[in-house]
Amino acid sequence: MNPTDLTGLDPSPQPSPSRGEGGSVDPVPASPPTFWAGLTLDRPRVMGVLNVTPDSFSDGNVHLDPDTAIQAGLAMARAGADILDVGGESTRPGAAPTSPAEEQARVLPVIRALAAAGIRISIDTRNAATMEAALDAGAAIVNDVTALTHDPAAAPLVAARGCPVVLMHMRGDPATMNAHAVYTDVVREVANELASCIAAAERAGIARDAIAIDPGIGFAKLAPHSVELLRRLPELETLGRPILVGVSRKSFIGRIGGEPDPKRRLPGSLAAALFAVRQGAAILRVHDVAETVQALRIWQALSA
Ligand code: HH2
Repeated sequence: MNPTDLTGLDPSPQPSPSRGEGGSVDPVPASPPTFWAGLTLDRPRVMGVLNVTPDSFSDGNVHLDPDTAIQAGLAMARAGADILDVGGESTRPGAAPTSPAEEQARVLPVIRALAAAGIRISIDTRNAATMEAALDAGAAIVNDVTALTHDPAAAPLVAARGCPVVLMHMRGDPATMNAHAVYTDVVREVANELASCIAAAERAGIARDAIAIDPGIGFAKLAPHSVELLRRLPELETLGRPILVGVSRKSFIGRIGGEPDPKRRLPGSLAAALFAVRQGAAILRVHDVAETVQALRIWQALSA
């Protein structure tokens, strides 16, 4: 476990301009999309997190060995994951960048094996070269915490490959993002900035239907921002795209739940995940797949 998990928030953040231009939030609520990335969205979907890294905030070093990662991925798929999100670079606050070559050396053998087993894989990266190599290795989805803004080659690549993509909200980069956690109305600002990201993606030739959005819990967000975003998540439905949410083990759960160890945040993660589903999340990005699937099954049985 890395001690500098997502609790490392800057106590005196400075204002930052939002990125992107040209987006706007549709004032008329759109009906929620029913299909994305080959998945019907008639029930909540689960994206299992598989970090092939030495330094991820909650599972660093757990899956660094490729065989261990593959076995863990197969187990998550058996437990009911609809997607496995494979990443080779930690994006926790203050994380040092990983070179694309190192990132690819970590993820490609794992993606090849899991894709060959018929599992739907997303590649969690901000580097176009890694996206391309991962898609060639069998990944089906690109998940970029920078919403395709980090690497100028990323949006044209995703457009050319025609693959589904997750556009996540962040300001700055993992090294600087906590200094950018300054908002007047976090939900309106995140919605507007995501609208700009969608508009930029469409200008690059990415089909609107290929896009899912993510408020980026813990990324340039203090705990009260994460809480506000989840409370007002339905406001993001006006963007008309499926909403993916990653609350699993994140720092706001540690703050509110009084648990400094990310690996011991499962109860809070499940509570937040179920709340996010009630608020309109279509896909949950989680570390604990079996536990989340069980919680969702009970939730659905009781809600039916
Ligand atoms: N969170 C993390 C990484 N990628 N992608 C999306 N779309 N949404 C998220 O909330 C999200 C994400 C951070 O979690 P983790 O991968 O467990 O940690 P690390 O970045 O330290 O590897």
